[in-house]
Amino acid sequence: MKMNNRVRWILIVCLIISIIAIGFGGFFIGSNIEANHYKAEADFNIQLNRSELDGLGEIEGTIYVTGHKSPDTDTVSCSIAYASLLREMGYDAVPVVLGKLNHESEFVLKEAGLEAPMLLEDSKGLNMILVDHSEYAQSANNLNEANVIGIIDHHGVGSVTTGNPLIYDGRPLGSTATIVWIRYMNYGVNIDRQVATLMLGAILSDTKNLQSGTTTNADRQAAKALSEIAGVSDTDTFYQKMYKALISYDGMTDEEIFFSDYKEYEIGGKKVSVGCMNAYDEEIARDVAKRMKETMIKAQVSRGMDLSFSIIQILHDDISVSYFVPSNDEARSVLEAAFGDSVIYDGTSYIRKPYASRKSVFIPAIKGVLK
Ligand SMILES: [Mn+2]
Repeated sequence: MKMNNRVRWILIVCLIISIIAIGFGGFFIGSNIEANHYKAEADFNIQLNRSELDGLGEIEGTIYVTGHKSPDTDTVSCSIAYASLLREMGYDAVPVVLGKLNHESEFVLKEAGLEAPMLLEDSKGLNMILVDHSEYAQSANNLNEANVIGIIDHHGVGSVTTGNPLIYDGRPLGSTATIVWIRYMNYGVNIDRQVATLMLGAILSDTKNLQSGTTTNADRQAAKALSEIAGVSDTDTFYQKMYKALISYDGMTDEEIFFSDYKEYEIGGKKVSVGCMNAYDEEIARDVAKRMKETMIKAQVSRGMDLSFSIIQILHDDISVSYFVPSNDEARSVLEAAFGDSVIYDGTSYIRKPYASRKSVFIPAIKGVLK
């Protein structure tokens, strides 16, 4: 019997539909098994990572989380972020700082809408967690009489020791904030917008906008994830604002600025001082140069120097300039002999492009003249 053509086609179409349906069914069942497996694995990891806190046992009193002295943005952000993680886990944890914040950290805190941590004068008898350092010399006063229960750091192993078991997490990453981010992931705790803003600022600060040689893939991944939570779509602009804040000397006296990065040398029997400052653009550099000249002339007398120089640097994005400011006629002639036609005099400063580092360019050049 001859099969009707139309019936044959209907059978073929039905067959194809059946094959597709079976295929899809299998796929959905398969992906479901995979998703469940992944969730179980994630939950298991979270449990494993949380158990290290159980291992600390009953902690009496508050846990203080501190970064190093002369706090920078990584230190300040990590003390807040890690204390916040511990609070999420049910601990009584408070971030502290060991000194005055720099202008960059103040800017990042303001962007995050958070207050600066309180100043800790003495750590004797307190539960302490150290972030971004592990040296007694850099840490809280009387730390050897404190109960150190954790160290989260990206430097070498420092001098701090403890007889108790502790959480120690040292990794060679670009910033401690990246380690704190990994710990948030491992604990399965969400990061809020404010803390994410701080941690993003810390990573960008320590890695110089992910450009420094210390930057790792983990830092890039952390910065990407945190910028999304923080709602910072343009991290370059965010970093520029941080940098601008860092190099602004608002509220500092000229003398504080002059001595903030100041070194003395003895070259060819002459006492020479060279101070470095930063500026964002040439207008600011010219203003700083004039102010530094007056301060430098006074400082030259009080410090018993023969010659003094101020170097004002502009170094970011595509700008690379140095302003060399001499204190007197002798310093002027040294600069002219050392740098010749590579500099242009504007009445206060000898301007050199590209920028010249004090250590590797400026000092060798004036040594060549004075010796
Ligand atoms: Mn750091």
